[in-house]
Amino acid sequence: MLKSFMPIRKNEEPKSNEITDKELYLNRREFIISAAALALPIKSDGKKLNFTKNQELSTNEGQTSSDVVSNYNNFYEFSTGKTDIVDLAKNLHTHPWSISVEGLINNPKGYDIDELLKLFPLEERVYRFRCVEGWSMVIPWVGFPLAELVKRCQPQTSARYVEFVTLLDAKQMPGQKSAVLPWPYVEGLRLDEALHPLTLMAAGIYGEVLPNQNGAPLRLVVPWKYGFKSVKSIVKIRFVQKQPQTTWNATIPGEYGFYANVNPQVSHPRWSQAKERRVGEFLKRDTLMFNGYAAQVADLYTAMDLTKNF
Ligand SMILES: Nc1nc2c(c(=O)[nH]1)N[C@H]1C(S)=C(S)[C@@H](COP(=O)(O)O)O[C@H]1N2
Ligand SMILES: [Mo]
Repeated sequence: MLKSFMPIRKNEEPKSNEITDKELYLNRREFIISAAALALPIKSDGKKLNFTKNQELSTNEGQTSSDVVSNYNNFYEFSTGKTDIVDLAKNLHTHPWSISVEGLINNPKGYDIDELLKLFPLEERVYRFRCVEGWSMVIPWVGFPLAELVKRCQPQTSARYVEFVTLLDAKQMPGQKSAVLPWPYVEGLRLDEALHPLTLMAAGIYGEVLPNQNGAPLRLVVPWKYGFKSVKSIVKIRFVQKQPQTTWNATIPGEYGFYANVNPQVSHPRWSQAKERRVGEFLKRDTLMFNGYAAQVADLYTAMDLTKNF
């Protein structure tokens, strides 16, 4: 039942090329065949977003195909599987949706998602994305910098961390009926990480509204950290003084640190993090320090021993 994150099974690092070749190829082929039979357009029916492209903060590496990004997911609220989440998440109601921004700030407020997205101009940023399980993708996100929201909140001097909480609703999220993780899913950043220009609140991918399985209507994206920091379907953002108890760190502290910076020199206790498989590629590539964003983010951690603060 429990997949690669959990301690009771041996490393099940996914063979991404296999996933692409077998499951996705078959799914895609079936889909094309049935869509053709019904004369449906193959293209998703996602809603287009208005945005500008931020070239400066984008990688020009080849983008992972949108079919892979929206059909191979991690979202334990629905399933510990990867390819069943797309179906299980179909009925998640993402409108109306409100996000409570609270804690040690002068400007606490409950935001309706549509209201919130009108406050900040949306940008497309193509980021590398590295899962702790050993696979990586290149994804064009559409969103706004978290820093813009943080500034609007006016954090008090006592605010040192930001906590993010996913929706808790076992009726909509069947995975929450299982105790596989403590619910709701919680993640956190230090305030300076939250203010970093690379840190994005994403509302879309590939120019369209985020599919439910990718964390609609709003999820975090922190490209220099392992994927589990990028918490999905957020309902609460809370400014706090103490380091938040984050889900994976609290559940298995020896394997998943609070910082979760991508670091090829710090092995996961059950597997090396030195290499990764870019989904769709055959040969593994070397994992880069901070997922290739060292020039931008290494300064945040100069005072830290990254083997202890993993
Ligand atoms: N709420 C919530 N957020 C989550 C997860 C989850 O299980 N629940 N999984 C994380 C992990 S491990 C990864 S790799 C990414 C996957 O994002 P994607 O499915 O959009 O690629 O979401 C992260 N955010
Ligand atoms: Mo992950």
